[in-house]
Amino acid sequence: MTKGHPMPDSQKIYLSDYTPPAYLVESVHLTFKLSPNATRVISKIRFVPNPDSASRDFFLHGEHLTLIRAAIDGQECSPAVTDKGLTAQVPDAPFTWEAEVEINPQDNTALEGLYMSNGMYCTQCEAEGFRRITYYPDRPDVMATFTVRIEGDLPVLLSNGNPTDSGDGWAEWHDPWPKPSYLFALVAGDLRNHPDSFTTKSGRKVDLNIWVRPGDIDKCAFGMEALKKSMKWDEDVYGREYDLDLFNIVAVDDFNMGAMENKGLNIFNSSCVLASPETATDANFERIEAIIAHEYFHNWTGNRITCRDWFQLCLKEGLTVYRDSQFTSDVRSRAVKRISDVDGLRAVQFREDNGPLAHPVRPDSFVEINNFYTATVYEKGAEVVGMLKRLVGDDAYRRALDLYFKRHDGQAVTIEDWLKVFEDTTGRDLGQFMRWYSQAGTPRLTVADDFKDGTYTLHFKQHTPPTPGQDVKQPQVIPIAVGLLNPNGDEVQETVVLEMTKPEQSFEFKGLSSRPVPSILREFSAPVILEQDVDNKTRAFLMAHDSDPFNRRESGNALARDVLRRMITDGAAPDPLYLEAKAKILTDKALDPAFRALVLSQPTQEELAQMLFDAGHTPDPDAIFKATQTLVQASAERLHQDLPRIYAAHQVKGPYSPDAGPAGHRVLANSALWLLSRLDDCKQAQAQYDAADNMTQQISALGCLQYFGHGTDATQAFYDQWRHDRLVIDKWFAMQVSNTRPDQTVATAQALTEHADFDMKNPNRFRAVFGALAWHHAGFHRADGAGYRLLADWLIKLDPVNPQTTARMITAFQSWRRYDEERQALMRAELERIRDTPDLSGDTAEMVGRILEG
Ligand code: 0A1
Ligand code: ZN
Repeated sequence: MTKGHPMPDSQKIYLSDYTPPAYLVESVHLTFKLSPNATRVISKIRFVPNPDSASRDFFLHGEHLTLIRAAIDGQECSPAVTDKGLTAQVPDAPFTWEAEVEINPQDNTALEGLYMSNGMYCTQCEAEGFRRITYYPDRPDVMATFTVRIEGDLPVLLSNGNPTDSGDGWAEWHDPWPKPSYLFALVAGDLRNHPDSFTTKSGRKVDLNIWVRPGDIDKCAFGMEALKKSMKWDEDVYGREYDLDLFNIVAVDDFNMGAMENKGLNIFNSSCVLASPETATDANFERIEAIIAHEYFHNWTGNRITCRDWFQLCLKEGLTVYRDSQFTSDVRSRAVKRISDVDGLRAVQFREDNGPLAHPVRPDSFVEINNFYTATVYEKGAEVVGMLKRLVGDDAYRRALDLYFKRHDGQAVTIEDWLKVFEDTTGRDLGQFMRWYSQAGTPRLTVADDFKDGTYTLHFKQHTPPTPGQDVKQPQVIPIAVGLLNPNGDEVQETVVLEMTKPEQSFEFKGLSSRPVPSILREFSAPVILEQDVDNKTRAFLMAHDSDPFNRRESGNALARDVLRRMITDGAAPDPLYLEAKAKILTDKALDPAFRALVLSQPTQEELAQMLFDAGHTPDPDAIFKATQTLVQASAERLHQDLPRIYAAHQVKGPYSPDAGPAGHRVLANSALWLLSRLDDCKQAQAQYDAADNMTQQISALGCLQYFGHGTDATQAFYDQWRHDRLVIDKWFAMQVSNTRPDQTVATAQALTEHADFDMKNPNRFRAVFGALAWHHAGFHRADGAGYRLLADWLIKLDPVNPQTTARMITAFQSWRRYDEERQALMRAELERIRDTPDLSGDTAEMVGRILEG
C-alpha cells in the first residue's frame, strides 16, 4: 500500500518513516512480584544516547499499565503519561531509569503481555506485548541483556537465559545474549518437567526441559525427540550450535498462535507440543515436529539476528519457515512435504494475494502489526528464500548464510542486508529479485510452445494483477524448473532452471528427435499460477510418467480441476480418463503410500472457488459442493474392487509409531476407508472405530461415521472417553462441524456454542468451532447468510475479549467479492455490522476496513 491508499487511518505507520531509536539500552533488570490481579513490575534500565540518532526525545511505550513511581538516576520524576506510553526529561548522557508499575494478569484475556492460563502465569510479547509489562522502548532494534527476579508462591519460576540463583518463593535469571523486548518471557506455575539433554558438536552439554501441567507429563516424549533432532539438524545443515546451557519449552492452553521463540524459553500452544499416540493424530505429530523445529531454528534466524523493524518480519519468518520445511523434507518425505506445503500455500496465501488483504512479503505500511502474521509473510516469504536458493545454487546459498551469520550476529537487520550477503557471495545483482519482497499479488505465468527442426521452444509471459495500492507491477525474476519427456514417457531433458526476467521470454531446447511433452514448474519452483493450455490426455500422461513427483501429482490435480470445472459450469459427467488415471496411481505398489493418498485426494472446494473466479466465473458454493460429491462418488464406484484390498494391505501392525513410514500406510488406508464408506454403509468404519487404539485410526473412522450419518453413538462415546482432555475435545468440537452436510453446518456450530465445554476465551476452542465453520465452504456460504451471521455474532462477542484472534478470524470474509450479488450483500452487511460495533478493537477495525475497501 502507498500513502495514497484510501484508508483514513492516521495511526498507519510507514517503512519509509523509519528512524533509529534515540536511546539504546545497555541492560535491563526486572523484578516481578506476582499476584493475579496486582502484579508489580519494578524495572531498572540503563539507557545510553544513540550516536546514530539526531533525536534526544525520550519516549517509552506502555499500555494498560498503572505507573506507581519513576526515577532517573535515583531522582524521583513525574513523566507525562498517555495510554500509549510516557515521555520524560532525561540527561544527554547515559542514565539509569527506574519504574514500578502494576498490571493485572488475571483480567488479561487478550493473551498479550503477562496473563494467566489455568492458574499459571505466562507471557506473549511478540510483537508489541512487552509494553503491557512495563515502560520500555518496545521495538526490535533495541537489544539489551536482561536480568530477571521473579517472586511468587508457585513452584516453578522461569525466564530467559540461565538460572543464576533461587530460594523459597523467588528465582533469578540472566540472559547474556542481547535481545529485543519481544523475546522476553516469564512463566510461573505448578508445572512438571520432562527433562533430557543434548551435547552440542563442540561438546557443550545443554539441559532440555518440556514443562507442562501435571496431567500432561506423558505427552512430552515426542516433542523432546523432535527438539533434539532439530538441534542436530541445525548443526549439520547450517553449522548452527545452541548457545545457552539450558533450553526450556512450556506448554500453555491459552495461546493466540502456535508457539513463540522467546530466547531459551519457548512457549507453545499446548496443541503444538503435547502428543501421545492415544490423543494425537499422525498429522498432529508431524505438525508438532515442524513447529518445535521452527521455534528452535529461530534461535539463530530471529534471535541472534533479528529484525530492525516489524516491516522486516519476513526476514526471520520466511527464512525460518523455509528452514523448518527443509528439516521436514529431510526427516520425512521431500515430495510429500512439498506437495502439502503447496496445497497450503494455494489455499491460504494465494487466496490472500488475490483479494483485499493482499500485501507484499515485506509490507510498507500497517496499522496493527499483529495483523501481518500472515501466509504472505510466512509462507510466501519462505517460497522467496527457496527461489533465491534455486537461483544461486546450494553451495552459494550455504556460503551466503555463513556470511549472514558472521556479518550480522547480534544485529537487527533488514531485507536489504539479507540480499546483500547473497550479492556479495555470488556477485549477482538482486535488484530485480527484490520485487518478490516489494510487490504483492501472485504472478500469472502463461506458456505456449512450438517444435521445429528438432528445436522445441517454450514461450512464457508473466503478468501480475493489481492489488490494493499497487496498480502497476514490474516483471519479476521467475525460476522455472523444466524437464522434457518423449512420447514414451522417458525423460529426454532432465530438470533445468530457466530464469525468466522479462515480461515475455522464450527458451529453446535443441536436438530433439520428436516433439517432447514438457513438465513445467517442477517442484513448484516459483509461487505463481501457471496457465497452460494442455489437454487432459497429456495431463494423464504426465500423471503416469513424470519423474518429478510434485508435477506428477500436480498433473492429476490439474486434471481433476478441469474435470470438476466442466462438471460445475457445463453439467458434464465425471471424466473416465481421470478415474482411470487415479486408479493406476492408487494401485501402483512402487509408489510411496503417502504420495498415493495425495493423488487420491480431490481439489478442495476453496481451491475450486478460486479457480472459477480466476477464470471469470462466479463460484456457486452449492454447485461446487455437488460436483465434488459426484466426483468422489464416481471415484469410489470406479475403485470399488481395489478399495477393500488397499484398505487391508495398508493396516499397520504392532505398536504405534508416528514415523513417516507407518503414517503413510495409515493415510492411504484411511483415504480408502473414506471412499469405501460410501459403498458399505460405514461397516468398515464402524469396525475401525471399535478397534482403534490410536487417535489417527479413531478419528478417521469417526469422521466417516459422522459424515455419512452414522455417527451419533460414536460421537457421544468419543466425548465420554475424552471429556477430561482439552486437546481431544477441541477435535471433537471441530469434527462435528466439519463433517456436516452444508444445510446442517450452521445449526451444528450454533448448538456447540451452547455446550458446557464451549469457552470463547480459549482460542483453541473458539477456533475449533468457528475455524471449522469458516473452512466448510458450502456450509459457511449457505445462500441465506446464516453462516455469515453466526460468525459475525461471535466475532462481535469475541472482540472485546481477544482482539487478536477476532482480527485473524475475520479473514473468513476476505473473499466476499468473489461470490454472487446476494451473497456479497449478505457478507457486506455482516462486515458493516462488525465495523459499526461500538468500541471495536484497533486490530479488528483495521481488518474489517481493509476487507471492505479492497
Ligand atoms: N514468532 C512466532 C509467532 C507468533 C507471533 C505472534 C504471536 O503473538 C502475537 C505469537 C507467536 C512464530 O513464528 O512461531
Ligand atoms: Zn516463526
